[in-house]
Amino acid sequence: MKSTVNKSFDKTAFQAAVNRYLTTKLVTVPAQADAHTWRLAMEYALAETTTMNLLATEQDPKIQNARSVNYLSLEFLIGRLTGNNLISMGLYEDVTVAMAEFGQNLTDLLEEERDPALGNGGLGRLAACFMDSLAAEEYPAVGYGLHYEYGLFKQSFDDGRQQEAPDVWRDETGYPWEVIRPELAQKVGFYGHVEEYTDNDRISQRRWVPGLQVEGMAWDLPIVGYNNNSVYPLRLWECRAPAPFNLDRFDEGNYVAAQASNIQAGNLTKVLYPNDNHDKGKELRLMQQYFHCACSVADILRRHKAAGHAITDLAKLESIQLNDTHPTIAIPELLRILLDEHKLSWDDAWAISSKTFAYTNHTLLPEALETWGENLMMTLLPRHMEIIFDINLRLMGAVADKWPNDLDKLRKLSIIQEGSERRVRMANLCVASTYAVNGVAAMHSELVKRDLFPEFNELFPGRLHNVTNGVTPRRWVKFCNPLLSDLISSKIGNGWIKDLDQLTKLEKFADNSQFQADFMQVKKANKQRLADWVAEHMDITLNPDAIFDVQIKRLHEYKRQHLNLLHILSLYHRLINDADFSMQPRVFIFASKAAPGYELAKEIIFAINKVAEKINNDLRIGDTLKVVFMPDYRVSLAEIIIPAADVSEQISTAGKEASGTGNMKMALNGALTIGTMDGANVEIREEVGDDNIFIFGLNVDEVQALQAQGYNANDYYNSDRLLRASLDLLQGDEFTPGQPGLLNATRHSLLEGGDPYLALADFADYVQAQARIDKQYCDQQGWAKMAILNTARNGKFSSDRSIRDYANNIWQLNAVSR
Ligand code: 7GP
Repeated sequence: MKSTVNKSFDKTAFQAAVNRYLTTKLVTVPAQADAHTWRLAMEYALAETTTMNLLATEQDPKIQNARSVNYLSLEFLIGRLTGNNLISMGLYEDVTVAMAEFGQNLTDLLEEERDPALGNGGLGRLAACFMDSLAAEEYPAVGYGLHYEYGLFKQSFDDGRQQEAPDVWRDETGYPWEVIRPELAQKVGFYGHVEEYTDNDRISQRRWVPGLQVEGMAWDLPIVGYNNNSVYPLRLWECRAPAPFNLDRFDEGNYVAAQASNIQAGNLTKVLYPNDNHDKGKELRLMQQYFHCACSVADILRRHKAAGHAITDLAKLESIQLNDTHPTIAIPELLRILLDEHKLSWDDAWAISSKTFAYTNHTLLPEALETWGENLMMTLLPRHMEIIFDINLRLMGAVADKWPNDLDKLRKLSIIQEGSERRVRMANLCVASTYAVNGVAAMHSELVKRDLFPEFNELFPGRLHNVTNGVTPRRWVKFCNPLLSDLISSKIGNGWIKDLDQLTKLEKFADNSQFQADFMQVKKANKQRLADWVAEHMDITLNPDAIFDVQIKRLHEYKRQHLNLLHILSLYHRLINDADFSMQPRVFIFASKAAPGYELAKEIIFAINKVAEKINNDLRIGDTLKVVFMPDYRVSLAEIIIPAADVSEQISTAGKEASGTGNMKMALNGALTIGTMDGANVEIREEVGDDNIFIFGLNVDEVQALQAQGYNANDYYNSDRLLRASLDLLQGDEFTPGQPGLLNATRHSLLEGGDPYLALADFADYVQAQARIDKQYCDQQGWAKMAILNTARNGKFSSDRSIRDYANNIWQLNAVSR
């Protein structure tokens, strides 16, 4: 099958297809179709091409015989697909014209699409950027995830408090871009027991007899390579319960109970767990993880076999990348299949699996490092637990060889954590059973070596790597910022979309006053676009000449949205009480979801909303200060906010943010970063130079030293008058008239709660850095130059580069062009 993508566009055929879908799929006629229906018909018509190319890529012998990577992730925060696919297919302009002839405006149609929010935050969005880059760079790849019925909850505010509602991302008629693949369905077992038996060669074997079986249905989303003919699948598994279904109970004749578990397993892929950087250890989540791994591993083996390859060649042809520890059970699952089904010896099975898997760590936060109760694992996955014990036995042997008689080492490195309840440490299992482990930014990877896994680093020299994160320039510049893209291309051509390092060619225009004016004009237009959104949806008027200061990311104490709030309170305090104080007008923009069970995070949202309400309506300060908390943060909202940012808030406690990727997106779109020496901020500073970024606060060694010596937040409160005044504003009823103390939770967490993320320690330096920003903005030309240099010098942070790093240093993967 020869692909037809982006060679020539047959407008008549395309329009005929749109008409055909309008009638045969959506059962309407052009005169009666609304924008929503036109959009669906257009997408179905476009998906004909992507499905054809998905199949052609899959069938291509060059691909089947090439080494490929399998990216396993519980989250793919892909965002809307249509606009991006049009860009990758090279059809944006053609389809604009074709739809205009139907009287439909493409931009409006694109706004009709709901975001598939199949992820929480950074980790899920990274997986989506990586899929885009794999296809753009033409590395043979399959993404494996879950087909959640409900994505991340929809957020709204009720009197400033977060409300959560289910997010239905698919239409009743389906999601046009995805195709169901019934021939790829898999069976997945749970529970049951392990039995020993003697095989035909009289060798004693073990096998798992599950007590419950469900079916995994495959859905493929097309990942369209930019400007090439490759379309790789993002394969999402949906859990279905074949009835009758709980085998154990059905055998006992307990028909009703069998139906009851039918409901439970039918629910397996209903919802995405809404936790970011936090492990809740829930049984259903472990079931999701195993379901994901079992389907994906079985599918990898199916492909491998179908292409005619021997099982012993698996590691030669397939690499399996684990996106954090969430898909770790894929390791014992592959071993189980090699041992119990292919009857390989342990050494042979291990030789394959330990050369197939690699693991990416995304966090150092202890509460995010997954562990599962041994009893739960034993009940749900008895054979896998045996295999984990076998891995651990050998690991403990290696530790004892390296450090004889060192109980502490054994205890620390063991996959099994001792204590009142024994637990399985998934990160230890990963490090022991993979050929490569990587952190996601240079500093993070150093801390992984130094603080998280120092002994493993000694035991397995060379296993620990760094691959700095990146973001796809297609979505995060070209698509979300068309004005800037056109301006860039007018100066340096459009090679940068596929080779972001070419942005350095902009450097020579940084001092050019015409280019500066054009660049700032683009920024202003983007700020106006954001202001229009805010006016329409929130009824707040914003001045596009103000500094747009943006903090958008999940809500977490370590990310310190409350430090940002304290700074806002300090400005408010000074505007009201200090006649000599003046500042550039500034709009503080927040967008963020809190995990529904994270009480303090929700209190911080409430506090920001209440403070915003008062400040935005305080006639004493007029337009000088505005605070906007945009509801329901999601990819499509980020696409409006990021191009409009002047200032990018990256203010986590040093050592806590593994990388950050919003920092990269905003810098590339010409925002200046105010940030700590944390995660990828460190590398952004290296790229743009100290003069083009605002760094403040304690570095990671200072943070650790302060905590070791005994940190006392009250010392800062008592000695810094501005800090005290700002914090005390949260105490009374200033922002909650007639209801004093309503905002106390945030203040309490910082004072009585001990301020675990050292917000107060960094406050004074943060305020000073903010003052430097205020001053710099007065010099518009100087600001423009800095902004241009941020766009010009951040090409390193393309996910194309990240993916090439993985391909060259970890996967040993070659591109295959079609
Ligand atoms: C995030 C990290 O917090 C962020 O710093 C990083 O940029 C991103 O991953 C991509 O590497 N981690 C998560 O989103 C997360 O849930 C828990 O981590 C495992």
